Amino acid sequence: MLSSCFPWPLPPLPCSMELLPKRYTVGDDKGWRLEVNYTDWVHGKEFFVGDTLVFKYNAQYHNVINVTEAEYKACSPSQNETRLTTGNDVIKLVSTGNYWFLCGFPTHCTQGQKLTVLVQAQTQAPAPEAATTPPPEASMAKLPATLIGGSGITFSAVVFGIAAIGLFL
Ligand SMILES: [Cu+2]
Repeated sequence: MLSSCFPWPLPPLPCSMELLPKRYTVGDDKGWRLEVNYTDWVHGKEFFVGDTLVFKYNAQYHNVINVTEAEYKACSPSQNETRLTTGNDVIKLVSTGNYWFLCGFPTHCTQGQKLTVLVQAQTQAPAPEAATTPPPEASMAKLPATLIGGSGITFSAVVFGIAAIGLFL
């Protein structure tokens, strides 16, 4: 998180953009179905509180159940777990920690239609950035130098004009 902020020429913009909630379509173009490795899909992604998961699937053949870790591992959801069945389910990640999802259709979970994500707190990001914020802001403050230069040119032109007038007097 922090390391991705430093290489940017203008740190304040990319860093603050990273804090914006992201919307992930599970499985990307493939969506939520069989024959997609969701462990691979999660790999390299970072999830934060406020981000959203979208499960897109054919509701005739799949669903989404938010389960416990034990249920996830056993591919055995209990009846009282929330089942999402619209085919376009949007889940907002509202708390830190692990989320576990699986498809409740017979054998789909054991065939790999299961997903777990680790959700991190947003506050982890701004804390270290706060220490690095003042220098970028200082450099940002210098950016309107073109404006200063512009008025400076105008000023010197006026001075030159006055001096020129003085020569003719
Ligand atoms: Cu399924």
